[in-house]
Amino acid sequence: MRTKLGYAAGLAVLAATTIAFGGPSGGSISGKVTYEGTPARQKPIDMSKEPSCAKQHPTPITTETVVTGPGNALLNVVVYISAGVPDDPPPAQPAAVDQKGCQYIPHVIPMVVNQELKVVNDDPTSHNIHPLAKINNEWNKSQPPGTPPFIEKFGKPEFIPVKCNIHPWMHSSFAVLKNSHYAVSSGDGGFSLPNLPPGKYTITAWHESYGDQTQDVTISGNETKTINFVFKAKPY
Ligand SMILES: [Cu+2]
Repeated sequence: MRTKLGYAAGLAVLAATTIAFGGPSGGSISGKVTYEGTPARQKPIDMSKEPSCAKQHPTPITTETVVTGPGNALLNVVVYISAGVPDDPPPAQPAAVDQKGCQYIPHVIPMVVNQELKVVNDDPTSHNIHPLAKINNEWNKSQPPGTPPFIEKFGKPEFIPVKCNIHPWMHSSFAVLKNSHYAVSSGDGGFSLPNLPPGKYTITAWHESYGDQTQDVTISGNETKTINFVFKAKPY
């Protein structure tokens, strides 16, 4: 009986320790990313040189350098904690980019340093993915149709423009980050960074055309802080 009690008490201590030091914490930072001014109009893409892709888009798609939503929402902005949290080990689950309809999906691909990136070709044509890295090693890889996905990794934090050496309209960005506290602004420009213990953080918002902005935020207890980012649209 004493043994059982002791075991139970030990478990209770273990549980308390987990909650205090290791478990998810309740603080969070959320908000919206918007733009002011008039963003450059996105141009329709002519895919007639690649009929297998063109026919996947009954309505021609446009460039995605600046993607906006209702209420001046600015999409595809990577919002991440740039100071105040320790670096994370690479998550077990790979990040992924799909080449489909001669587009990169998603357009912006965040990942953690040394996390596996799975590169998929879902098109009946070859792609040659070419991340124009400056801090990491630059490489380019041809991926014929029907070949299996391949895995790559980036060992240093960097925002990397990505292009296809075969289809000049294909562009994307890899965001290689030091930790898993990131979000990409979606349909209404919203983002959320959950599971933050109390502390002082620097939040950076990065957009491929409009650059980056930072804000400092202090979280105490389990509070949710709201911060917003407003980017000035570059004129035409
Ligand atoms: Cu391509």
